[in-house]
Amino acid sequence: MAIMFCKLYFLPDIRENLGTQKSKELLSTLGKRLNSCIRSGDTVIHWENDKYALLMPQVNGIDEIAKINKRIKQSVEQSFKLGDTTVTLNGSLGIAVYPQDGSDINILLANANIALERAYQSKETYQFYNESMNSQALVALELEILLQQALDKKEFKLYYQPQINLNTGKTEAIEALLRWEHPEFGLVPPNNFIKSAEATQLIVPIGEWAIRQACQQNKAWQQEGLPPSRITVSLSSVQFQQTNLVSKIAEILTETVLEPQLLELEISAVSLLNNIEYSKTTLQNLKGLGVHIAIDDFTEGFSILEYLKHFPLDTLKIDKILVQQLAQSPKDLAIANALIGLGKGFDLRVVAEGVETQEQVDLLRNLDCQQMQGFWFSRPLEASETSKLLSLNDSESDTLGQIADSLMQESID
Ligand code: G
Ligand code: MN
Repeated sequence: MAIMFCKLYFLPDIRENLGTQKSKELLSTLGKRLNSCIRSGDTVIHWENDKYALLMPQVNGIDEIAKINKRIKQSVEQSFKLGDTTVTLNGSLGIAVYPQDGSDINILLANANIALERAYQSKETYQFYNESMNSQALVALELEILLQQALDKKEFKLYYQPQINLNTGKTEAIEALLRWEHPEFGLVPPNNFIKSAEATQLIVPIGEWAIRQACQQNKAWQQEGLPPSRITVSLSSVQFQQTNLVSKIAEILTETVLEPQLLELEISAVSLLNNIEYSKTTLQNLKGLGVHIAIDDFTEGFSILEYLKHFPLDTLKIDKILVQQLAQSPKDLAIANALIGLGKGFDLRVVAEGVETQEQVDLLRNLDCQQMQGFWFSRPLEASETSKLLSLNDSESDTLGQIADSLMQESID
């Protein structure tokens, strides 16, 4: 049993001007919307004024509450058309769950109400009565809400890391890397939030934002007069499974007017293995747009070798875990050797990622791997610093040397 109180407020506060007729209309639409968010067996009650109570006799875990919570938020926040007036609402939710937050319905109602007031005061989307619930699940729910807010508040940011061609000494491509710049936590690396974003499907809008931003930035560099360079962006397997992926990419390319061949999508080897036929068709359709495809996080551990020849690829990225074992493990060196040979045999651009030491550079060079990416060359940089790097592509000087001299000190962690 759980009780959720939902308090709604107008944005901006125009309640007084709405009039009785339109207020009634609003309440009736709102009631319908809230009813469509709940499951059979749940009840919505118009409690008082701008407050609704949601009674959920059966809840199997916090995930279910999170889902309903999310549905309500999305549903309420869609604008309401009342004749010639459009109204937007926002909502705060307070939640109390039996038995930990109250042994009878009155206590639960009171506690849900307290939680609601707290949520409302702090303009939070929701608040549980107390935090004695499974703390991990709570963190997950918090994270989901924070991620949604991060999208809304534009807290995501791209950093850029060069892929250096050791033959020419120049930047061959730039990988766009997602970071979350949280006002309190600082720069959050993707490891800390991608899993949650994938589980909640939020990775789809976040990933789309990243691709659009990367394309826009790449176009902007060209417009600054910098030599055209390819930008690479990772696709999560959840994004790769979206059936409208190809049309989304086409839309972004049209919108940003970026030449398709200047975009490379990195898809991890594992996500290509989910459904071989689907992967093949999707990759072919993406190639049809003119974009490049990289197979990311490539190691020997996948049965993907069997399918590799059927996928239309341009680039093979040697996984950083393998790169980081090269110096200690002759067997991993042998594997890297084989993978680099395989890439070359398929006429792919082979890029070793996560290169951190001179020793790794030398070992990879000996294996005839000519393109590398990693902290040894440059940490991920801000867009403005990346401009400097790209400008070196036009000059006589060797990017490699310049990176060592200047950019490494300026770059971020
Ligand atoms: O596998 P994928 O391309 O998604 O990995 C990209 C991640 O690796 C980014 O978060 C990036 O910051 C990180 N990264 C980039 N260079 C290095 C490196 O030299 N060492 C390590 N450990 N991580 C790196
Ligand atoms: Mn990548």
